[in-house]
Amino acid sequence: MTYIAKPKFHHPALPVNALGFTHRDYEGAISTLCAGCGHDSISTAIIQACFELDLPPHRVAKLSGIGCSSKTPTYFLGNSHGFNSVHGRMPSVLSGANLANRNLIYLGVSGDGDSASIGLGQFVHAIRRGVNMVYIVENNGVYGLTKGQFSATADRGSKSKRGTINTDSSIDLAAMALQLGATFVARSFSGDKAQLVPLIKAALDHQGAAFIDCISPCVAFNNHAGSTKSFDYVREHNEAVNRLDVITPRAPIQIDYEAGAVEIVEQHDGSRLALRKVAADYNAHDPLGAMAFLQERAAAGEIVTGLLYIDRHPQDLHAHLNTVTAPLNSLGEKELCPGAAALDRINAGLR
Ligand SMILES: Cc1ncc(C[n+]2csc(CCOP(=O)(O)OP(=O)(O)O)c2C)c(N)n1
Ligand code: SF4
Ligand SMILES: [Mg+2]
Repeated sequence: MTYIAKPKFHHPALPVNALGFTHRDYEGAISTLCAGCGHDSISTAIIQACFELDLPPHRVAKLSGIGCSSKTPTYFLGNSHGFNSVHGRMPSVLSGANLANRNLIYLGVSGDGDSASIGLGQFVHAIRRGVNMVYIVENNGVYGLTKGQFSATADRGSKSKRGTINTDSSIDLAAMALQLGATFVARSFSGDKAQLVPLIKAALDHQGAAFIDCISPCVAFNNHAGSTKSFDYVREHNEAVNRLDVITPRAPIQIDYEAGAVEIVEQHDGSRLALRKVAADYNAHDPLGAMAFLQERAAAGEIVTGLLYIDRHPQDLHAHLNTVTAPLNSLGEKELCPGAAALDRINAGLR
């Protein structure tokens, strides 16, 4: 048995959101991951973010590859669309679905093996094309599902459970996403729900390629002394540049933060992000500065978290390609076959 359904009953007094849904309506099957796995905390954060944003579950499409991380969509949003693809192939399946129907909210969940090794090319092209999605990598530095081999995000010098030292350079997926033109880039930690939930909410509101690299310790294979992806290590080396609050167009706008410490970022859909600066001189609108900052702080042994970059005016693949707004399966013969005269005009334009 690969999953266990949760019983449907719940306490009648459970709080409901604006759609009348309870938290339970955003849950999935009972998790079969190891007790204490960071990935389960990310699932909980996704459930909370969708509940708080009042997202209709049927408007969300969750897609993944293969790995413990890629199993997690079974454990959240049980009433949403879902597709568990092949190892490393989530980005192309998500891109295709998004091109066919832009009316859904696309949530891609992947692992560091899934996205930084076999799926690296897929990750790169989905980000550089600006597919409108939330792309979360649940980053534990190992291939958890296949028993803990180092992945490409494992830091040079970190130690495996059996004592081997990793001699390869690591791939920083957040830095890559910045270089590739993602319009929203963040890093967080599965053990920091206060930071992660608003980041997921902001990414879901963002109308462009939103990438979140979420450090998510593997308690079975990468949570020992010498690992740089363990709960203890990340807690000790976590340097947050900012904290977020998300104010949706539906919520009354009440902001009473200290002047100078908070920046309000307006998004296309009318939602506002209140960005509370922790590092006073950090600028979340400068991709080059963010890349330099990430590398500088990584060299000093710090793990930088928070909203690293946001483009206030994002564009997505549909805007680049000038596609029709209607889902492709709703187009009739008239729209799909505009006739010989239209074809002649196209051909004449190519001569
Ligand atoms: C084409 C293919 N190659 C290799 C595998 C074996 N495999 C399954 S999961 C996995 C790595 C998973 O690592 P990651 O994406 O980091 O997920 P985690 O389990 O750590 O969450 C590998 C190599 C596979 N399933 N398919
Ligand atoms: S093996 Fe690691 S990644 Fe997989 S469920 Fe267990 S703790 Fe999580
Ligand atoms: Mg992994």
